[in-house]
Amino acid sequence: MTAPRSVRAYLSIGSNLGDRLGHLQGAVTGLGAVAGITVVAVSPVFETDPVGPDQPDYLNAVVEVETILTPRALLGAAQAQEAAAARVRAQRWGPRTLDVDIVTFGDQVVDEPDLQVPHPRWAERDFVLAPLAALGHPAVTPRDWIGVRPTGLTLTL
Ligand code: A4P
Ligand code: MG
Repeated sequence: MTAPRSVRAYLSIGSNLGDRLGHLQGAVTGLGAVAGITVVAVSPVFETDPVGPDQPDYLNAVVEVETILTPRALLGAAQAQEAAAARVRAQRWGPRTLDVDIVTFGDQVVDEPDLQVPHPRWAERDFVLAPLAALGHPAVTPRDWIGVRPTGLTLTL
């Protein structure tokens, strides 16, 4: 048997309820504790205007991982972090303790009812693009971001 090939993936994390920074740190720590996921880097934390219904500002960041999991297993790991933050799904695009989305997974494309990779809206969302650019994501060209402010806050691997 050959060893499973590892893939570089980027996950967007966001929080706008409760201990926002604590929820983001919990996601980074929790993802890193999953067998088959190695957290390689984490972007600085940005404060961002909410996209969608009127709600509090978010803290957003991006986590870069190396993983031998499938995209679906990585989604399971992402959703486990949301559950650990006691996320309640009340409203689409509504406020949440923690959102963890797969942005890109190597160059793989997944188009299934409950999993689309790359994330269908990532390229139009400055709250995803700014942290990706800070990490040097190859598909993102830095520019002036709208509604995205550096905080000086950092997350630890
Ligand atoms: N799903 C499909 N593809 C993916 C993927 N690549 N990664 C499915 C993660 N999940 C994926 O997600 C609904 C379903 O999407 C999941 O069950 C999964 O099977 P959800 O997290 O319950 O709902 P959502 O996040 O409200 O929906 P959506 O469409 O993913 O929202 P977005 O586009 O992520 O927007 N404003 C700021 N400033 N910062 C934010 O972080 N986030 C959102 C959510 C809205 N406004 C925001 C922010
Ligand atoms: Mg989501």
